[in-house]
Amino acid sequence: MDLKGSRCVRLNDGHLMPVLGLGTYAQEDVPKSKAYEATKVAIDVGYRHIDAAYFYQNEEEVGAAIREKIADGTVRREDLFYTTKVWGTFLRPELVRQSLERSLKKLKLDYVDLIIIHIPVAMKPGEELLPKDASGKAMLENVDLCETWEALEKCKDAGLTRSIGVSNFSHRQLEMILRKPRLKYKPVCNQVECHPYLNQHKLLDFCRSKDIVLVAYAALGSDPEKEWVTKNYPLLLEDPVLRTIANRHQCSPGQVALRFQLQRGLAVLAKSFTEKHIRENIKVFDFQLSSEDMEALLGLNRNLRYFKDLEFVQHPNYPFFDDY
Ligand code: NAP
Ligand code: WDT
Repeated sequence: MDLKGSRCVRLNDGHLMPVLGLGTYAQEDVPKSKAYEATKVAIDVGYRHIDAAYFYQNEEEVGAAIREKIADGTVRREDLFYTTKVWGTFLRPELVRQSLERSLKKLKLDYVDLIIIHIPVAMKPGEELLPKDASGKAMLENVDLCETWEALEKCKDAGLTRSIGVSNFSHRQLEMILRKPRLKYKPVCNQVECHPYLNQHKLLDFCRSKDIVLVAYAALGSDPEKEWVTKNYPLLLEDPVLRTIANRHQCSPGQVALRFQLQRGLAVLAKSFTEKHIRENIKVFDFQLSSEDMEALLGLNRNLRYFKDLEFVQHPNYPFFDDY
């Protein structure tokens, strides 16, 4: 992979991941063409890491944008880092490869850089992404995540993906994979919600000790319009401490929130479909937060989780009951 020029972290399998990624998920009522336009703008202004998923139903659009930017000579495939995810309805080991092949077909690419288990909560397989029974109750099922992991290892060996990882895993669930007999590849990352109000310091310490990169989502505090996002929570980007630090550095609260994660050694995602924000969010490599700024930001931690799902709490693998 040639990702020279974009700032990267070395993953535990030897591949490079650009530390800033474009998030591409928006709620259902946002046209998918927005993901297409945003991905093109992002590549034009220098983003080299794109985060999408089968579940987001945007892989045709994101793939088209990527292929267009390759065709017009802006980037080469090997300059880009593309992440997809295996949704909960594909966690049975015999469905994992099929999920990745479906993503590749939509993308019209022949490999992805990374595929991660989207969430450890398995659901009844089928075309329905959130299967419900007649009474409207979510149809969850139990799978052995170690078997799911073995299926992902085979996808890597088959060359369909460069790297494999997880998302929304607790340290206990990660430990279970790491202790699996005959483990062939460790997860390269755990993508989790992470921002000053939920700074994940315990999970970060754990991941660091295992050479697993923590990838932060909702790093800007997400968007209360999204259906999984808890309403009436304080808005991160309106936090007075973030505002004060931003003023001192003549930057925006969003840039402070992103820079905070980079200085802690995380990779960080920022979703934006607004050109002004897309441009602003990549300008996080030319200023530095002081140790006092970092301390003040770490002081904002308050165990505030924006992403919750009431249905998933019924599942034995629901990850957010664990302390970390
Ligand atoms: P986010 O990146 O924290 O925040 C996005 C929101 O902030 C949008 O409303 C965006 O609006 C706004 N915004 C972006 N830049 C801004 C700026 N400079 N100033 C002011 N507002 C700004 O939220 P997220 O989308 O929830 O998370 C990021 C990505 O992580 C997702 O898109 C997805 O790829 C991934 N993710 C993964 C999981 C998982 O389970 N693995 C869960 C959640 C998210 P505009 O679009 O108008 O800029
Ligand atoms: C907590 C609750 C974690 C939204 C729900 C994960 C929801 C995954 C996004 C996502 C979930 C989910 N997103 O990008 O906005 O798996 O339902 O990636 S979720």
